[in-house]
Amino acid sequence: SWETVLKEKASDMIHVLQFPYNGEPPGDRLIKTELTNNKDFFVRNHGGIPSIDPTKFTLDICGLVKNPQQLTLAQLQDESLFPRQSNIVTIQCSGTRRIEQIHEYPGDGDELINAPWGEGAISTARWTGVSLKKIIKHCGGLVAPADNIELYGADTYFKKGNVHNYIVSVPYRKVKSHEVLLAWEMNGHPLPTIHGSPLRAVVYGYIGARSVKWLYKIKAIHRPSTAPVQAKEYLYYTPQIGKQNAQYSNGFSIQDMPVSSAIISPKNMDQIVHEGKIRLSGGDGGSIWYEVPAGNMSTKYFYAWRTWWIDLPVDAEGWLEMCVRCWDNAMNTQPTFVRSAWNWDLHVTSSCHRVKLYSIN
Ligand code: MTE
Ligand code: MO
Repeated sequence: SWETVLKEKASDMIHVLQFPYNGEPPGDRLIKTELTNNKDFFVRNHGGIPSIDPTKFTLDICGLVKNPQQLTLAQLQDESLFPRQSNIVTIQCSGTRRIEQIHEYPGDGDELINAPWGEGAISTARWTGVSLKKIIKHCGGLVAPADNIELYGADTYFKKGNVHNYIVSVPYRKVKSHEVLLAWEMNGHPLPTIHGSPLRAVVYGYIGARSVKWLYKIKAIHRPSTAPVQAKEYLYYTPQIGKQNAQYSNGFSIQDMPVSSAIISPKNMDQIVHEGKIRLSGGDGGSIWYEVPAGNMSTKYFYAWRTWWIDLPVDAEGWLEMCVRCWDNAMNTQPTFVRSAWNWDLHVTSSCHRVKLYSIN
């Protein structure tokens, strides 16, 4: 509800959609600190915001596990049962920078689900909770042929005339490598209602859609979930597929995100008065390229972004275009233009981010 939004979020969040509530922070919040304040953290909702009493809450672990169980929050937090873990992890929505694809070609046009995000559908927090692997172990482990874990959120949403529950799945290998945390704390505070209180999943390195909020049920299954969010949304279609020939079966399920970076300041179309240099800053990683010095980057955490800045020499007046590009350790880099990776459902805009600036001396 708006009461929750007003209580928990900064008053200057950019409301990408009003209902369901979706908001991104103004750019300066993303580059000021390594960790995003809870009130500034972006919010992506498909439907309403459930309000769950933590004292009555139970997590249901069922399906292909040896001993299905129900655990209370107090049990999950009992360190004699489960070791507590904290990790700094970035959550990024696969819709980040969708606005650039919309400008190129609007695609599905189902803006109720395809929110027109700018660069801000990404934030970083220190999450505290328990590794899902420990919970599965507590239930005696998996029973064959379990290979995927279904995660259930308590909210419901409405799409194309149907009411759905928020359900996705992750492959068990992701759980096995301790990359799925069940978190009840965000930056040292109890999880805010809007971010999934009392318990959410945080799936490291995957698109935000897998980090299920208001998590109340975990089910071990064989194949990936057939629930609509998993099977029909968050699919990546190659650029030659459009509304005419798109079928769910020719989309790839988006899990890992590609390497990406963006310029947060200055903003597109800004007018800048320069004294021989422009300071560019952003998250991670023309005709002349400059390398961001290592000393201008924030701490390297395995599952989190890095913020950076660089001063660029400039003597031109009039319109300029600035562009950023980064690489990962496997030499993956970003597509040059939005259109080379345009896809019908408008996900993963990871092309080189460009801002046009008007420079006056
Ligand atoms: N979990 C539930 N239950 N319902 C949702 O709508 N949205 C997902 C994910 N978990 C969602 C959810 C998506 S698409 C993203 S990007 C992240 O939550 C956003 O997390 P945040 O709102 O805490 O930033
Ligand atoms: Mo998302």
